[in-house]
Amino acid sequence: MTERFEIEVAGARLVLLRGDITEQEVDAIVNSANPALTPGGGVSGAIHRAGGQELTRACAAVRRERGPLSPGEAVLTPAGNLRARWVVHTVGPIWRGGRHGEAELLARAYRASLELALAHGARSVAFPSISTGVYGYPVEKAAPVALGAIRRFLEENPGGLTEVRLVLFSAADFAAYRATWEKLARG
Ligand code: AR6
Repeated sequence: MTERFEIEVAGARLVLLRGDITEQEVDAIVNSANPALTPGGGVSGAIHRAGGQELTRACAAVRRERGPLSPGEAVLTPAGNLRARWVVHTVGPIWRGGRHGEAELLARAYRASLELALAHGARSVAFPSISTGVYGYPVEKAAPVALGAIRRFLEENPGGLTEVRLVLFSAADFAAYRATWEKLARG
C-alpha cells in the first residue's frame, strides 16, 4: 500500500503522507512546540536540529518578547536551514482524559497555525500529528479533530492555501489518519 493519500477540499489539496516533516518542501512547516519554544524532544527537537541556530535563536527572541505560549496559540519564525520558508510553532494540549477541553484546544492549534501561515502569504503548509507523542493524545481521537479543523479552515478560506499536508511519522499513525478520513468523507 502506498503511504500517500490525497483529496481535494474546496479547491485545495489535503495530503496525508508517511514521512519526516523536516524534509518537506512547503512554504511553512508546523512545529509541535512547548510553551517556552525550546527545542525539546520529538518532532520539535528534530525541527530545531534541522533548522539550526538561527531557528533556535528566533524562538528564544519570541519567548523573550511575548512570554510563554498557551495551548492553542501559534507564532511564526523564519525556518533557518530547513527547506521551508517559515516555521509556525504551536502548542497542543496535554491529554488529561479528554474532559479538559483537549479537543477544542487541539482544533484551535491547527486553526491558529493555518491562519498565521496564510496571513504571511504561505500557500502550502505541513503539519505533524500534534499532541500525539509526548503529550499523550490518543491518535485515533486526535485524527478527527485535526482533519476536521483543517477541512473547515479550507472550506472557510477558499482560494487561500493550495496544499495542507499531514506528515505522519509511523505506519500506524498514517493508517489511523487515513481510516479517519474515510469515515469523515462518508459521514
Ligand atoms: N516528522 C514528523 N513527525 C514526527 C517527527 C518527524 N521528524 N518526529 C516525531 N514525529 P511529539 P507532542 C511525530 O512527542 O506529543 C516536545 O518535546 C511523533 O511520532 O514530538 O505534540 C515538545 O517540546 C508523534 O506522532 O509532540 C513538547 O514539549 C508526533 O510527531 C512536546 O514534545 C508528535 O509527537 C509536544 O508533544
